[in-house]
Amino acid sequence: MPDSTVVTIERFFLEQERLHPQASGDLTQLLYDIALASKIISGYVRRAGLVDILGAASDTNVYGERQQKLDVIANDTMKQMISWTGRVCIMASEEDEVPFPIPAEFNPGKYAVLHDPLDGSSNFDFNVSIGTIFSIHRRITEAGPGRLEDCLQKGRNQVAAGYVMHGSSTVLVYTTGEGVHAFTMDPTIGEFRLINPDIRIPAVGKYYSINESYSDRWSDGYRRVVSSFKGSDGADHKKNARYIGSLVADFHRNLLAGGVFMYPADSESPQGKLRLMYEASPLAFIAEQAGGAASDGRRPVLDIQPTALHQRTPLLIGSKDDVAFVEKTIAEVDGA
Ligand code: P6P
Repeated sequence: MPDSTVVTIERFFLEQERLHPQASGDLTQLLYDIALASKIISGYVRRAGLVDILGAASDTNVYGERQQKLDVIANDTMKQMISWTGRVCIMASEEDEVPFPIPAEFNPGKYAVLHDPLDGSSNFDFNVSIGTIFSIHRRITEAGPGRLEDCLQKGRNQVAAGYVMHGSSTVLVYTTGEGVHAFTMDPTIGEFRLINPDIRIPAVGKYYSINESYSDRWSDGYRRVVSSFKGSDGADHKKNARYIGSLVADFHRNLLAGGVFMYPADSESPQGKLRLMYEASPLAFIAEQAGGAASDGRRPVLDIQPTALHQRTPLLIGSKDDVAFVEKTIAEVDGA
């Protein structure tokens, strides 16, 4: 008898595709291409301490951040595994200044893929969890190599989004707008296996996540929020502080346990630090699909019309009621 308890990601993708008889299968295959790229990246991450790929590469990325060697390897792997498949028309990476339109000889397809190939990689030399984040849009330009406008779409238009977290295990979480599903890499079979179908984030969470070393830069509203989470207004909003400094790890914990992650604009970063296209938008799609919320403090992240590929945004994401409490507090204290 087939073992129905072993639901690999391939089986799950195919089951999901069967729900849409009209589907061409291109999105399913693209998601599998990303899962395959993630396995290769996971192999490098798991060996990093053993071969010379720890530490910084020679270049810096568009933000002037020194690229870690693993960033470069992950970026190249994503491009090598996805760009030639005929399923994408353009790829944009947090690590590349300009997007990569797929050349005509690769038969450009109908999707645009934006990704942060290895977010949090500066933590990796210390064995902290890091992750790949991806966002998929349907192209809006006609056939041929994709164009910038295929990338600069509102998050609400995404057809899929997800992340792969390289931590104590390798976990892939994604949504195509029909719930959020999590898989863990089973090294004995070399496959991602379904562990958490239809994840729902608790409306009120256990944790709040923010880098408190920047508190001198915060608005009065965020100071009030954090003070409430520390118990200043009684037990109503008291939470535990958890901040890893690796977005995928902080997000994943709050997705499962409930909580709110905040990376606000502050006096030194008027647009915050995190990137709209590669971090905030894909995670916001996941958060909303799991019953949570994501905003820039005033409006849903998914409704922001991007104007530049590498633009940053303040980010408030996680449990729906917690996000609403933060938005309400900063509106009251800082003004709407
Ligand atoms: P800070 C990692 O560098 C990253 O881009 C995210 O993964 C993380 O959430 C954030 O920056 C941490 O930034 O300023 O708190 O070190």
